Amino acid sequence: NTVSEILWPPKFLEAMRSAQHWVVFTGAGVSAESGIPTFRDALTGLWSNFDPEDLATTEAFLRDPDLVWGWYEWRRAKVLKVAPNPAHQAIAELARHVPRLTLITQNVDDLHERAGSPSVLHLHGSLHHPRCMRCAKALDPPQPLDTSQGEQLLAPPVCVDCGGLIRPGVVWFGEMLPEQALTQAFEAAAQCDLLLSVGTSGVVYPAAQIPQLAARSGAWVIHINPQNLALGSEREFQLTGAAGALLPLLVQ
Ligand code: BJW
Repeated sequence: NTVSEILWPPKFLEAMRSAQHWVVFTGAGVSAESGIPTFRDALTGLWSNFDPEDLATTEAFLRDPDLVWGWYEWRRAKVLKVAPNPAHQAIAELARHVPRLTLITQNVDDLHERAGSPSVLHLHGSLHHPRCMRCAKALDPPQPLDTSQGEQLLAPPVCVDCGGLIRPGVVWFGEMLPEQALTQAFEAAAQCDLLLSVGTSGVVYPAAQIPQLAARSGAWVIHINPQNLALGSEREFQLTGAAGALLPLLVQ
């Protein structure tokens, strides 16, 4: 339609019309318009306000389990209070319009699922799936914190089976990514015709290899981001703007 033709350059529209297998690869920017902070945006990013060495490593958790557990519970409570935004909704809708779509996210929230995306590859785990540090038994997340009470320190629960500490189900620095999700993500990137990379700074590996692999394998790669990114190849393009404004135009 006319709006799409104006905003989406013809070469993108042609690539999109003929693509059989789409990959949508998302980062924190896709949830920013829901009110979830990104990691590296100046001022508002989590890593602009907290030191990842204190919070996002196994060593940090072992040093101060209450601090780390409490920080992740604070973030989980925030996620539970917000709703998917038009970008999450457009991605779920897109899957109903194209022949095949693989959704890969680095995000630890559940906003893609709540927007109706049926199958999401979570490369960096989930705030909603804590597990035992010792025996890996999964635990239903506890009742969410009441963040209106201000800062609350709380200790991680203890595993009913083995007495180990329960840890957040996210992937910290220095940890391996979930093998099956990573394998499926690499396979999809190598096979797809078009990859939309939405709201990621592309600095964290191995996830950052996914758009690079798609471009090297002959797919078109379209980055959607309000900040200008350094693009690696001739098959990569950027549409500059917010995901919640641009993605809905795809499914109008
Ligand atoms: C919008 C928007 C809007 C805003 N619309 N867009 C040196 C060189 C290379 C690699 C390494 C190295 N030293 C260490 C490593 C390895 C390390 C790594 O890559 N580090 C780099 C930072 C240098 N990687 C790992 O450790 C990984 N594991 C691993 O490699 O295992 C093998 C190994 C084992 C032992 C030793 C060495 C290797 C694990 C990485 C786990 C990452 N975990 C985190 C935290 C998860 C838990 C939590 O949530 O707390 O994952 S870090 C954080 O970054 C989080 C994210 O998923 C990830 C990516 O961030 P993302 O999504 O891109 O967010 P931002 O904030 O960076 O960007 C947001 C973007 O949105 C911006 O561009 C905005 O402009 C944009 N935006 N509003 C659209 N409205």
